[in-house]
Amino acid sequence: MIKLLQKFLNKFVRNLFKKKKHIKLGLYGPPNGGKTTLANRICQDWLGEDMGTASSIAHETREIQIKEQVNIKSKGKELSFNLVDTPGIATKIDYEEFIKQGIKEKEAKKRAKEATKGVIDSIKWLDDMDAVIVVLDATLDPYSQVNITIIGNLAARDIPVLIAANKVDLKKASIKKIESAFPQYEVVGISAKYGKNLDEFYEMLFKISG
Ligand SMILES: Nc1nc2c(ncn2[C@@H]2O[C@H](COP(=O)(O)OP(=O)(O)OP(=O)(O)O)[C@@H](O)[C@H]2O)c(=O)[nH]1
Ligand SMILES: [Mg+2]
Repeated sequence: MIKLLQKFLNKFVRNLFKKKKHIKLGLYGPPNGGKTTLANRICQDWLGEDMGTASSIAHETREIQIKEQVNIKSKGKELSFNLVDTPGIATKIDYEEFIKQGIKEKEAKKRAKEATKGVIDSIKWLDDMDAVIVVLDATLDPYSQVNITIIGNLAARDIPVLIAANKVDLKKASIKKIESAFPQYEVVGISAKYGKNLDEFYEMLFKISG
C-alpha cells in the first residue's frame, strides 16, 4: 500500500515539474500569401536566422518545415513554440503554370507532384497544431474556396486562429475585406516583407496562444 502511494506521489511530483511541452504554431494559407516570409521575419527577430526560401513562384515550400524552440517576448510575457511553415494549400496544381514561370517541363512536372504531396501533408498536419496563423495576401479577394476550407477546418477542430492580412505595404491591400469575410477571428494587418506592424502581431500571438 505504502509502495503504491509512493509510486503515485513520485508520478505526481514528476508531472508537476515536467516542462510544459512546446506548442506547435502553424503557418497556413494559400500559396504566395507570405508564410515563409513571415516565418523568416519571426526567426530573424527572435533567433537571428532564416527559416526557408520565399519566392514569387507559387509552391516554393513543398515540404513541412519546423523551427524548434522559438522564444518570443512581449510586455514582460514569454511564449515558446515550435514554428511550422507549411506548403501553400491549393485546389488545383497545374505543371503548366510552372512552365509559364520559366521552369523546364521535366522540373515543372516534378514540382507539381511535390506541391500536390505538400498540400496533403499540410492538411494532415492540421491535427497536430495547437494554434495557427493563417497568412492571407490582403490584396486578393478573401472569399476563395481555399481560404474558406482552411478556416472551416480550423473552426471544426477548435484550433485558435490568428489571421495575418499580409502585404499591407501594397496599395490594393484591404484589411477590412478580410475582417468582414472572417468576423469570428482576430485579424492583424502586417507586411512580413517590410516588417510592418509586427509588434501588434506578436501581441495578438500571445492573445491566441495564451
Ligand atoms: N509586397 C509584399 N510582398 C510580400 C510580402 N510578404 C511576402 N511577399 C512576397 O510574396 C511572395 C510569396 O512569398 P512566400 O513567403 O514565398 O509565400 P508562401 O506563402 O510561403 O508561399 P508558398 O511557399 O508557395 O506556399 C514573395 O515574392 C514575397 O517576397 C509583403 O509583406 N509585401
Ligand atoms: Mg512558403
